[in-house]
Amino acid sequence: MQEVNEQLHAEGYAIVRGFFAADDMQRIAAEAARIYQQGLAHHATYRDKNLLFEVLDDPRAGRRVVLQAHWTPRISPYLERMRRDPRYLAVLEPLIGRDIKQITHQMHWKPPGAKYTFYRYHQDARFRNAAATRNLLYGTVNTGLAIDAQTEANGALRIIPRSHLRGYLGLSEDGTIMTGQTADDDLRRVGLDPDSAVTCRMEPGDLLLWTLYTVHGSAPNLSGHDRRFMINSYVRAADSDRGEWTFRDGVSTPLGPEPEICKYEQLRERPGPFYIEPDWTEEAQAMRQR
Ligand SMILES: O=C(O)CCC(=O)C(=O)O
Ligand SMILES: [Fe+2]
Repeated sequence: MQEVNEQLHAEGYAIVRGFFAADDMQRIAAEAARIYQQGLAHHATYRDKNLLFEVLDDPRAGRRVVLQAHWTPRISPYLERMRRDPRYLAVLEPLIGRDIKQITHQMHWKPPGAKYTFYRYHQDARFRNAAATRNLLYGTVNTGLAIDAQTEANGALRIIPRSHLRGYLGLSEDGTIMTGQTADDDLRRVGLDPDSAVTCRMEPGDLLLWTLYTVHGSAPNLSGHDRRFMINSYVRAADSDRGEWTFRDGVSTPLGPEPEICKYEQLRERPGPFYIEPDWTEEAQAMRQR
């Protein structure tokens, strides 16, 4: 863990190989498949408190796809236990201590043949409530669990090493994170070298760590297989006014009956359930301009 710790601070990312075992991963993959089917039942993006299914009629695939699901522990007792598995504490404790809250729980899919399966380069600090978060650089650790093997072809995460030391760079703020594709130019504009990007190849069960300032993105899935990735973002409890308890003095802590405000700030005023018609796609934007 010492090595992981040092690499995260020096390079802005680190990979823990074999974080979860093959049998854990089979079970997580089965939950992901069940949750995907549940998402497909919705005609558009669906929110119920922190639980969210991002659903889209993908113009290229010509079918309904699920791109993300947030806070699935609310509908999966198994994932609820896994989000606070002691193996997470072992990785996190040297970095952010024994009192830890969770800000995001996101399952991502890149359905084969779909158009919107890439993420422009960005820093996750962009998606944090800055007033409610302290110690942005080292108070938070983002983790990404490979459910499927992550390869160049299926759009593994790409990281710019040492970019976390550059402060906030304002990447991809001119549009949404899944439209436009000028990855190399985006980087050059802020003085980063596109050739320095590292593709984080991973096997199922490997865990990637990165900071809120680490520049990262991912290419579209051009393979015939899905690329499923589970992102959990953890914060030192003292550094955040948001989040769900995960470990209290090192003790794994289940979700309470009522969700806490994490990233969905309107949780109390507009808990849902409701639908959100996707207005961010190029197709939706073209319709609006007609
Ligand atoms: O799933 C991916 O490739 C990247 C997702 C990401 O960076 C994000 O949601 O902030
Ligand atoms: Fe991100």
